[in-house]
Amino acid sequence: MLQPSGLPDNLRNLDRTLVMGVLNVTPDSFSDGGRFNDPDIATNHALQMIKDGADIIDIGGESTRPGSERISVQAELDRVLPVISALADSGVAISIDTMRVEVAQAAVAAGACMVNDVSGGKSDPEMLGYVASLNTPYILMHWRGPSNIMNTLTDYQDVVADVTNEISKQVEVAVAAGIARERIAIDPGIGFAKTVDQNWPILKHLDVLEELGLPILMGASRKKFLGELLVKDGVPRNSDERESATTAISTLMAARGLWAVRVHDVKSSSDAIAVVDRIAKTP
Ligand code: PMM
Repeated sequence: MLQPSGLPDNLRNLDRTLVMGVLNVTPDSFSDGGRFNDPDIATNHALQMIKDGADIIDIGGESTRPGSERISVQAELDRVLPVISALADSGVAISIDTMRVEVAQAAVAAGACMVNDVSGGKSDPEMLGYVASLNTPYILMHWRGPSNIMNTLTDYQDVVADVTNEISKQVEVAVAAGIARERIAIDPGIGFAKTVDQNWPILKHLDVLEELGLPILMGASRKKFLGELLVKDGVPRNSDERESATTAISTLMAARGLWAVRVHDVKSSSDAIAVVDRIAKTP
């Protein structure tokens, strides 16, 4: 099973798909926005996710939902740092979900052990150079532009080939900036500059992305394409009722041997991965 180098020891030896629990310390993320504004509530929720089976907690302070506007660097720092400090003290593996180098720097200084950059280094020109100075994993997601315009950036000749080629080119940019290829995990960016229908071929033809030979993280949890799939009487399924569909994707991703899934409801995906893992290890 491919994994990025630079992981903490306890995660390196697990030999199964990892579960990254989502902690959005934002007022406006599409699924959990507003629930974890208070640092104590956010910290307790993260600790509960760890009990439920999360291997990594991915902390984000800036919503990337379609249409969202940027916040200030200071506001992002103020949201994430108290939670990172509290969790790092408890020995939790933390990933910082940010497109900004200042936030990545402060988060790593406070104890984060990997950087999850949904822009893959395209948003902040300083990001890749900074990450090159670390030894941590770097999650490089497919990104075509900021959230307020990404729904207009969905022209593809062939979404699977184009996403794969664009990720491959950006990996080369990251490597040229000094990041060891072994440290990079890639992510096709479900819902980012993709129409609802464009997400399905990416999941169906994962073998194309796998040909890049890099560990893959999948972030499909509760996203709009699942709500649209489960539409009833013209009404898409609510984001907090997309859990079984999310678990189905986690199960399929684990069966393919992906490195990690990024999910809101840790327990259901973690249980599903335990089943897949048990079957895989049965002689
Ligand atoms: N999706 C969101 C935020 N961060 N990071 C990675 N690597 N992959 C994703 O798919 C991803 C991400 C947006 O969804 P959220 O509101 O659930 O955080």
